Amino acid sequence: MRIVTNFNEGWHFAKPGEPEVPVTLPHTWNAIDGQDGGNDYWRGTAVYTKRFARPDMEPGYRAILEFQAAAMTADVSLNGQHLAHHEGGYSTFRADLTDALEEDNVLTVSVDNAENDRVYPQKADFTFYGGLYRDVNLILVPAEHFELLKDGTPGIQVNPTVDLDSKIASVKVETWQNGGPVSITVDGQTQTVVSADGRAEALFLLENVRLWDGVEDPYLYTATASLASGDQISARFGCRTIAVDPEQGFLLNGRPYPLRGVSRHQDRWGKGNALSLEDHQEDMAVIREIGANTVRLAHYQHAQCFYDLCDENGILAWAEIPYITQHMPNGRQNTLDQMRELITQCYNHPSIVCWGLSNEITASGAATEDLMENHRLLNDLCHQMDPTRPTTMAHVFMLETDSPLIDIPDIGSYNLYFGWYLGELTQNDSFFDEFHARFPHRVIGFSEYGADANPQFHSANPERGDYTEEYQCLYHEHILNVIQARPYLWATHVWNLFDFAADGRDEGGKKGINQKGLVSMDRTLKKDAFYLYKAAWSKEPFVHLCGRRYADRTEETAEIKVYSNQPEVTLLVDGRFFAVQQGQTIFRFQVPLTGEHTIEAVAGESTDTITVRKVSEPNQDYLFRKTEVVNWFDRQDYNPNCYSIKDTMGTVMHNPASAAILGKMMARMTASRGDVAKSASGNANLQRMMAGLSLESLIKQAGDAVPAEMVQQLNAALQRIPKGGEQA
Ligand code: GCB
Repeated sequence: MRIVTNFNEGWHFAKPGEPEVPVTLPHTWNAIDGQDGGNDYWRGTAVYTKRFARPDMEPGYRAILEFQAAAMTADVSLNGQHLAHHEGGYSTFRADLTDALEEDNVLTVSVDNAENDRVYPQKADFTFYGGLYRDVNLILVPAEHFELLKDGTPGIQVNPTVDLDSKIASVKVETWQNGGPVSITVDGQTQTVVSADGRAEALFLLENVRLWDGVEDPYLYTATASLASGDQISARFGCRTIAVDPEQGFLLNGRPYPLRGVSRHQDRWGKGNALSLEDHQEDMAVIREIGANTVRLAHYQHAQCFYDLCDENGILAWAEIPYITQHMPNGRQNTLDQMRELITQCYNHPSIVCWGLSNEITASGAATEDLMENHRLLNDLCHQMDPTRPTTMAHVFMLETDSPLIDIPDIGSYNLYFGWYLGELTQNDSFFDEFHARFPHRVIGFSEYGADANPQFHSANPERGDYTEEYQCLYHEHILNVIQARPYLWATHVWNLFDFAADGRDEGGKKGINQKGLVSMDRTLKKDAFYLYKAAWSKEPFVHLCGRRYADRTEETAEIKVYSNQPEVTLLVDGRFFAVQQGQTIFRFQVPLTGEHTIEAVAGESTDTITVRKVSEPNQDYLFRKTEVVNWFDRQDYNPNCYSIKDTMGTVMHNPASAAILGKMMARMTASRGDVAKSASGNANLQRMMAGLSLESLIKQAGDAVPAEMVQQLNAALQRIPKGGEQA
C-alpha cells in the first residue's frame, strides 16, 4: 500500500541572522515585501527545518518526500546528510529519505531565490516569491513501487488516440516501476503486463468513447496501475483531438473551437504565491464565471491541482516554463530541465493544448545564435517527449515577423499592447491583418493584451494612460472586436484575469501591482471590463451596469453603459422607464442628470442598480495625477509650418535635418532606459509600426522616461526647420 501524508505542519523558518519562527506550509517569505513596490523584496537563502519521528513503516518500505514546489532552488538534507538539490521554483521534485532516517529526525531544506544567471526567471514583470509555497507530502511505498524520483514523475503516462468517425479511442498506458508485472485497468478492462527495463505498457480500446469536450462536457476517464506489492497509482485522462489550422484557428474534436480566455498568475494579495486549494478553486470559479474556454497559465508551471481543475472544468490550458524576457547563456540546461519536468508532470492533463517555449525572450536583446539554439533544443525536447501537442511561443511585439525565431515552434503567438503602452488601438487590427496576409500558412495567436485600471479612477473622457476603469473598458471593447472578427487567431488571452504583484512597478496609483487584471488581486472586486467578456462569452444570463464606483458626474448628460448577454436591456431612472434597447453585449444610454439618480438595468430576469450624482466639480479622487511631463504637452504653442512634436515619426524622419535631431534625442533617451528601449530603438519593425504616430503621442507613451526639458529642446529644435512641401 502507498501511504501519502500531508507534511505541511510543524516547520520552522529562518532567514540568515534571524531567529527561527514556526510556520505552516504553504509559505513564502515575500508575501508582504514582494507586493509593496520598490523592487526591494528580500531574495536570498532561507532555511526550513522540521523535526519528526521515524515514520511507522513495514520492512522494505521507502520514505519519499514530495515537494510540490520550492522557489527557486532547494537543497534537502536529513540529519545532516544532503539528499537532493533542485533548481526551478515551479515543479514537483522528490527526495528519498529512507537511508538517512533515524528515530528522531531533523529535516532541513535550504531554499534560495537569490539572483543568479542560471535559473529562470531572473528578469520579468512579476515577483519571484521565495519559499516552500506549495504542499509537501511524505509518501511511504513498498520496496516494489512505481517510479517517483525521476523528474517528479507521476509514474504513469496515458496516451489516448481518438478516431472521431468510429468513436473508438486506443489508449496506451505506460508505467515505470522497479518490479512487475503490472495490472492496469481502464474503464473496467484490466490487463496484466510484464515490466521490461522498468517500463510496462498496455493498449486499451474504448468503443463509443465519451469525448473530453471542453466546457461542454469535460469527461474524464481514469487509468489505474498496481503492483503485487500493493503499490497503486492512477491518472485521469481525457479522450479528445486537438488541431490547429492557419484559417480555422483551433479545433477541438474536429470542429473549430476558437480559444478565447484569460491568463493567470498564481498569486494573491497578502498571501503571495502560498495559496490554498480554496484559493485555486476560487480562481477557477472566476474563469468559469467570465465564460472563458481557455487559460494561459503564465509564466511557469502552475500547481497540479490547477491543471486538475482545468481538466474537470473543460478549460483548455497553455502551459509554459519561465524562459522569459532575457536569454541567459548559462541558463540553457535549466530551460531544458524545467521543460522536461513540466511535460513529465503534466502530460496526462487533457486540458493542456500546447507547450510554451518562452515569453518575450527577445525583449532585452537580439535573437542570438545561442538563443536560437536554446529554442531549437527545447522544441526538439517537446516533440520527442510529446508528439501530440504543438509547441508555441509568446513573441514580444517588436520581434520582426520574418525573424527565423518564429519558425522554430509549431505555432506562434504575439503579445501586443497597442493602445496601452504604445500606439493606437487599431494597430492591433492591422498587425494581425498584415501578418495573416503575409504568412497565410502560419498559425498565429494573441497571447497577451491588456490595459491597467485602478478601480478608484474614472473619467467621462477616458484616454490611454489614465488608469481609469472606463479606458480599460474602451480598450477591451476594441480588442473584443479584433478577436471576434479574426477566428483564425488560434488562441487569445487577456493579460490578465487578476491583478498581480510585480514589486518593481509603481504606477496608476498603486505600488508593486500590475493592474491589468479584470479582477482585483484579493479577488473581491470585478472591474467593469470583466463583465464585457462575461457578456460576450458566458451563457449565464446577467446584466451589469458600468460605473458602480463612479457616482459623481459633471456631465449634463451621462453615458450609462450596460454589459449583458441578453438581447434586450431596459433602463429605469429613479424607478421610471427611461428607454429600452435591443442589441448585443454593449448597450449605451444617454441619461440627463439633474441630481442624484438611481439607475436600474433590467434584462430578462436579471437586474443591476447603481447611483449617479450630478456634481459641479470633478471628484478629485477619480483622477490619476499625471506627471508634469504629460501635462506639459497641453500648454505648447507651435508653428504648424515648421516641424514639431505634433508631426508623425514618419514625417519627421523624412527630412534629413529633422530626422537627425530626432535621432540624437532617441540615442540620449535610450541610453538611460535600459535594454528594452535600446532594442526597440534599433528595431526596424517597430519603427515601421510607429511611423504613423505623432512624436507627441510616442513621447506620452514613454511617460516619465522622457524628461520635460528634453521634449522642450526637441520641439524647439524641430520648430526651427521649415517644412518643405510635404504634409504634416
Ligand atoms: C508582457 C509580459 C508580461 C507583463 C505584461 C505587462 O508582455 O509578457 O509578463 O506582465 O507584458 O503587463 O507589461
